[in-house]
Amino acid sequence: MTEWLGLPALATAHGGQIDDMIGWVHVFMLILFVGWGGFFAYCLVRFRASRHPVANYTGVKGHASSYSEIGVAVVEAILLFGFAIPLWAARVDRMPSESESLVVQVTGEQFAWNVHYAGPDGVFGRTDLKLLDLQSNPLGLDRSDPAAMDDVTTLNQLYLPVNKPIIVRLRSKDVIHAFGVPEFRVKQDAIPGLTIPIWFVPNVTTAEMRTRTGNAEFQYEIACAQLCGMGHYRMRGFVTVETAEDFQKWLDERVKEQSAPDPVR
Ligand SMILES: [Cu+2]
Repeated sequence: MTEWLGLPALATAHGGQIDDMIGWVHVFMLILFVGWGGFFAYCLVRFRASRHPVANYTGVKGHASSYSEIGVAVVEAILLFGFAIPLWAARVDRMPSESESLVVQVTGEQFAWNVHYAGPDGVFGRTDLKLLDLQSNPLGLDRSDPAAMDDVTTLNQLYLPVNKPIIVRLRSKDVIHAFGVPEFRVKQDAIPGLTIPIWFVPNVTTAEMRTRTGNAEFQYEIACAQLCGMGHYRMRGFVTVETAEDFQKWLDERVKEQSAPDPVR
């Protein structure tokens, strides 16, 4: 219904509602634009100086303008209370339970996205500032913590299973960044000192999207949506949406690879 907006392809369960809302706002703004524009043009002609050399101090006596103002306010209230607030409430309040979701920690930094999975035990390992090393351990993960042994971290690579609720816990190490994936209709600021959860259900795999768009190289991208410094333009991550089996395979391989004893220590 909202193809006419030319939005990016849609790949989450809730995205249709966002698109509908954007569509309705556009329709209403178009009506307002035409209405006010027409009224302005009408006034230019109707009250031109050649016909009205002297100002009329009484002004309009009819109520048409008040009624149209009330009409505009009513439609705006419907958009706000009928669409925007319920949609916002559903996105923020009705978080799925962690047991039925995949929880991923995504930490922004100048200028990259650090992705952290809890691994098979479902518990995120301890992190410690003292262990932080920008090259080898950008999250300061303490591998000696039993909960951290099976944790998986990646740089700029977010792998997700299709049709499963995903909870992303957004954090930032330095300045305000924003996690935006246009196809998911998701955008949220990452703010230093806060952990902000967002959730969505991706419902189109990367492979499906490649067939659908006819672009064999298609990739979902995390675009940083806040100007966060000189390297902001290159702060992009990639999201790969896979079938549950493929995702599990990928995760198992990473667990094996990363939980191997660190040769350095
Ligand atoms: Cu950024």
